[in-house]
Amino acid sequence: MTDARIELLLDDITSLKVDAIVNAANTQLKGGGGVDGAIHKAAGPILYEECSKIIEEKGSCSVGEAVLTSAGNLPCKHIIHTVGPIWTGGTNNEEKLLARAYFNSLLLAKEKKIKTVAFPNISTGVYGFPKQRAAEIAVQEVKNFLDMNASIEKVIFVCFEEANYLIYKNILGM
Ligand code: AR6
Repeated sequence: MTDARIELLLDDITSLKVDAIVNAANTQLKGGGGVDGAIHKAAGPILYEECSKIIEEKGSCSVGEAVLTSAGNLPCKHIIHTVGPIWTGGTNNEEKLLARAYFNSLLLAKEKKIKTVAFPNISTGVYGFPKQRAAEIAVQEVKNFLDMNASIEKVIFVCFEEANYLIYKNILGM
């Protein structure tokens, strides 16, 4: 059964007024295309500055890891930047690393007392992860986390493409 705290939207994640949106970033947090580009564009230059500072301190953000910044001009309060795996055929731990990106994003949210979180479909754009499998992993990982943690009040899967939206609709039975 689907957790009542899980929601599904076909929307632009940058428009959401949640506590935190998750960014599908790269290991250098230096912006790029896709959802990362849209988030940086809408948040403004302060985001680039904060990301650069994190990289100065940490060197990089590893695949599967998650870090937090403010949200600049966005209507949400925080941005959780996580890095999904690049799909190279499925034999390089891609499934585990994708699950870890969802898990570590939620763990960081919990640590920072963030209650509402919106996820894009991490790794399914430029990074080429098969959409159906990515959605199955995302839903399973979020469900597992919510089962163990009462502090998160809402998780929204935000699809930007109808194909992904239909995949999630089917998996979530919505
Ligand atoms: N709101 C919600 N989802 C979006 C939006 C948006 N505004 N724009 C795109 N998507 P991608 P990745 C969806 O490529 O595969 C960047 O250059 C999109 O339809 O953004 O993890 C980074 O810097 C797709 O379903 O992320 C990295 O280098 C999903 O977001 C690299 O791309 C993810 O697609 C990360 O690649």
